Amino acid sequence: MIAILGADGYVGFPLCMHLVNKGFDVVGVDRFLRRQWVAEVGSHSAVPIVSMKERLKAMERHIGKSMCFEYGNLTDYDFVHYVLDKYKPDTIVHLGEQASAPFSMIDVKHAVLTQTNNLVGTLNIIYAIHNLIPHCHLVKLGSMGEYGTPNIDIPEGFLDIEYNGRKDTLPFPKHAFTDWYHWSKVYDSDNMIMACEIWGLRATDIMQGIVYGTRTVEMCDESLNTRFDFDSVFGTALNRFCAQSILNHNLTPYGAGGQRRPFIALADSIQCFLLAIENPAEKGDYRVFNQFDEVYSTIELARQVKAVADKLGFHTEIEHYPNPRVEDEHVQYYNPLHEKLYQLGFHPAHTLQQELEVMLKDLSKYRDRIMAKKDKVSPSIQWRS
Ligand code: USQ
Repeated sequence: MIAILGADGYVGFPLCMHLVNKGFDVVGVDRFLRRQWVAEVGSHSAVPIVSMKERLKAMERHIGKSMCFEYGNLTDYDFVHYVLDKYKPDTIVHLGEQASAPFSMIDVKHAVLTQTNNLVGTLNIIYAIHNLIPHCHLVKLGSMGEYGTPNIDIPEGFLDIEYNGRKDTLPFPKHAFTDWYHWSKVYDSDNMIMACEIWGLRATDIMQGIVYGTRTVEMCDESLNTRFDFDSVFGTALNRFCAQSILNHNLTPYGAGGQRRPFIALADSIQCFLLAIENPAEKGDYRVFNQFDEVYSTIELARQVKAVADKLGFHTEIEHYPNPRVEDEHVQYYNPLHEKLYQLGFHPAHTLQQELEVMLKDLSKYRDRIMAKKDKVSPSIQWRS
């Protein structure tokens, strides 16, 4: 049995479908906070998504099997204990966190919400595994943003160093991106390291890059689609550039556009999760996978989107927008390493170039929904305020 925490999310729902399709028994857990938070900032998913009840029925119809589902709050230990005791999963994939950097920067309330939600949820899961199912493998979604953009290569989690004539292998020093959200992932990672040491937790910390795409093979019906956020709070730069193209709106790389980020297609991300699940960490092992395929700067991203948009007949220009964030806009060196997933058999099947055309065509069907939230495209949250 596999438990997917955050089963209603952009990656969570397609991952559930894929695992069910592969024959696994799955229990999904969610409290629909992402839907609420996007509504709170006045937006909605460009791709319409149906309720979980309808999603489960559609899975049954199209895949021939569905999953169990539990609604509840991961920051409530009694709930986490109840779910793990009831299903006793061999693997837990924890995707159930607040994942937006801008949302975490709105004000103190949202900073505290982000860090409380993320840290307390993960701690509850670690404790419930220890108390109930110590053999269980925890696959936890971290972020490549935990590392920031240091001026040296970024290994997968650990660094061999020599200092004052002595050598050691230590967790890579994290200098995360400048927002409360990315730092919450750093603190989660530290807590997992400790639980592996003292309790023999087996854990895989997934440093994932930015995930893109509108499709996986299981999405054969509109009810099985996953969400696509494009507003300035929950939309990633790439999603926003795509939505902006549909509106013939200028593309908005913030500042100089030299911010560099790693990327992975949705279907490839799911392939990686499957590899992590099928090849669990050893007891007491805290291992890290850098889960991404390609690296682009935001200006390169904007140029790629514009090229595909032009080809499809949309009219966009690139406009360097005043940066609402406080961040390095001129990253000179960015070289994260990523070998472990490839060693396990990861074969990326999608490139950004190919997927962009699919994404723009898919999104053009929902132009009216994007148009309805046009006022949510310009950034509203300033890091300095
Ligand atoms: N940016 C623009 N223009 C926009 C929006 C953003 O230039 O219209 C810039 C930002 O200033 C930033 C870069 O694009 O420098 C990336 O921002 P983003 O919103 O696309 O992504 P980010 O904040 O890095 O966070 C996203 C997900 C997060 C995940 C992370 C993976 O929201 O959940 O953890 O990507 S990574 O970036 O590898 O840390």
